[in-house]
Amino acid sequence: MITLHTWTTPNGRKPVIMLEELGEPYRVVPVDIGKGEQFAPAFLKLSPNNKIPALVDDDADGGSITIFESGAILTYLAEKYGRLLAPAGAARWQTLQWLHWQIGGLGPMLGQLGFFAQQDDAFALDRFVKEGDRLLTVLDRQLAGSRYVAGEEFTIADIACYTWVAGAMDKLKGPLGDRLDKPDLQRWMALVGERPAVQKGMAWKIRN
Ligand SMILES: N[C@@H](CCC(=O)N[C@@H](CS)C(=O)NCC(=O)O)C(=O)O
Repeated sequence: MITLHTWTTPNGRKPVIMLEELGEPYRVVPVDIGKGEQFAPAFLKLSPNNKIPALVDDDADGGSITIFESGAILTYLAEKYGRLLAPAGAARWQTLQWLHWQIGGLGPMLGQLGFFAQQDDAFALDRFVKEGDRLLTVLDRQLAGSRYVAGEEFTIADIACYTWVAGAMDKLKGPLGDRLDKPDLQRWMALVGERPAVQKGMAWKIRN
């Protein structure tokens, strides 16, 4: 059985969407990062960087495996089930480069923008608005030439980018304003947002 240790954030929703796309069974252990549960010793054994998500697969080849970092989790699931990542060649690297671009750029910069949007620091806010806009422009330009982020097929790169752009459209309208109104970005958001697995993952809530 696959167990996800996660929460209702952009990074936390990625593996939920992936498992819904795959149609594979999984269970969720909520880690309430608002209450500091990511620092509990039991969670740190799974995710030493004290961040969600983490995945435990009891049925991995060679025994149980634990993985942290959402990009590694998406790649692991894509390889295990042979879906949403080409097995070799240019299409595979196209997907992986955009996945890593999201993990190293889009996610952290929009995360910092969200943080500084709540502080009294005009210099930092300006820096992250400009960087957020730059990254969204990069994505928009990429999407002007292809249906999905990494080409004509829906891949794990779309899952990774979608949760962050959806988060920005929901929570960062104030600082970003009409910088979110990029035509190909909007077209792609609508396209990806039609997928049942994406809708399920984005609506997913922790049940008490
Ligand atoms: N690069 C990591 C980032 C994970 C991350 O930033 N998770 C956030 C929630 S979206 C978190 O756990 N924050 C808790 C904390 O920083 O203490 C990934 O993609 O998995």
